[in-house]
Parts: sequence; structure tokens; C-alpha cells
Amino acid sequence: MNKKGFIFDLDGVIVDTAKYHYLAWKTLANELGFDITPEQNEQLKGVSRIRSLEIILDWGNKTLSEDEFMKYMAEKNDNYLSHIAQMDAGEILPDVPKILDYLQETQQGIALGSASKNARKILQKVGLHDIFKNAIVDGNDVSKAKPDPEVFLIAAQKLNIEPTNCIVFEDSVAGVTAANTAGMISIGIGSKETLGHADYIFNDFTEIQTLFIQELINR
Ligand code: B16
Ligand code: MG
Repeated sequence: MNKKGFIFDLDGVIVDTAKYHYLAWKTLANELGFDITPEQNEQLKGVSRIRSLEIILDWGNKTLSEDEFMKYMAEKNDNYLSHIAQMDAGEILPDVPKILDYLQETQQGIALGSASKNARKILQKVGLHDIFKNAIVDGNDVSKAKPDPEVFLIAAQKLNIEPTNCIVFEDSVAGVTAANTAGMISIGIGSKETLGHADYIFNDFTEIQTLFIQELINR
């Protein structure tokens, strides 16, 4: 059987941590005297922590000294981690385990490609760390954020599989662009309106059949 590399984004693909990022950023914005909406939060998906705070400060028309900036970033992360601490396997998005099981049964390469510096912690909380442990690439391992393809290219290297034999599951616009630039097959998880540049688009994993995965493997 052929061996392909399947690279998963974390937030929005395996778990929905966006809701916890939102709560933590909202608390911070409120502390600074303004609010952020769920629509604004959409724009922070897949964006690094530093860049997220820069964007939020722009929205609130605030400037901070470097020290304050670092302090607020740490505070946001502490708040976010308090939500992560409550997570368990029940937060894995529907039918993600179905696909992971199939990939394991068929001995495919499985990797993580996330912007989050908390990715390892989250995988541990939901009980998926062992499946990904040989090829986790997260915000601590990259120097260039998505849409740069670095995160996925390092994941392919860790799997020892050519980028053209890799398939990426992504929910963010920048992430799909990164996968395409890396020469990988991109599978957008979300709406056709937002992720029109992906090779394939599904609303979520319940729409993905193992037959489709088998076809990708046999290409
Ligand atoms: P952290 P992904 C991204 O995760 C999130 O979508 C984004 O909202 C967050 O700011 C970023 O990780 C960094 O997260 O603060 O935990 O380092 O979608 O790339 O898995
Ligand atoms: Mg994501």
C-alpha cells in the first residue's frame, strides 16, 4: 500500500479552541476598555499570538509599551490555559477519530502543523499526543507564520515524506494557502465561501468518507 503524509492543523480541525482564544482575548480587550465581537474573532483564526494582539490593539486604537505588550500576552495565555486545563477527549471534533483510526490502520504518516505554542499540551489533554508524537510541528518550531509553508514543510520532513505526497487538513485561509504553496493537497474544513482556494472542501469530518481517504492514498 502507498504511504502518504496526512498533516492536521489543530484549532478548527481537531478541536475548537477558537472559543477559548475568544474568551481570553475578550477579557483582555475589556480590561483595556473595549470589546471584540465573534466576527472579529474569526479573523484571528490561524494567526499567531503576537500578531493577534497587534490586530486587537489596532481594533481598540491602543498602543502599548513593549513591556505592557509582553505582560498582556502572558496574561492572555494564562487565561487561555485555564480553559485548556478543563479539556478532555469529549472536545475532539466529530469523526476526527474515525479518520485518524483509518490512517493508523493503513500505516499512513500522521503529523500536526499548528501555529499554537500550546499544541502539545492540548493534544495531551484530549488524549491524541501519542498518535502525533513523532511529527508535531507547532508555533515553537517555526520562524515564519502561515501563509508561509514552513510549518507544513517541516512536518513533511519529520515524516520523511515528499511534500507532493502530503495532504493537509486546514480551517484557515492562510493555512490553505500555506499547504498549496508547499505543493501539498489541501483539504479545507469549513465553508466554500472562505476556503475556495482549497483542493477539496468539507464542512467537517462527518462529510469525509474513508473511501475518499483511500483514494488519496492510492493516487
Ligand atoms: P497560541 P492553529 C492557532 O491554532 C489559532 O487558530 C489562533 O487563534 C492562535 O492565535 C494561534 O494558534 C496561536 O496559539 O496562543 O496557543 O500559541 O489553527 O494553527 O492550530
Ligand atoms: Mg486552525
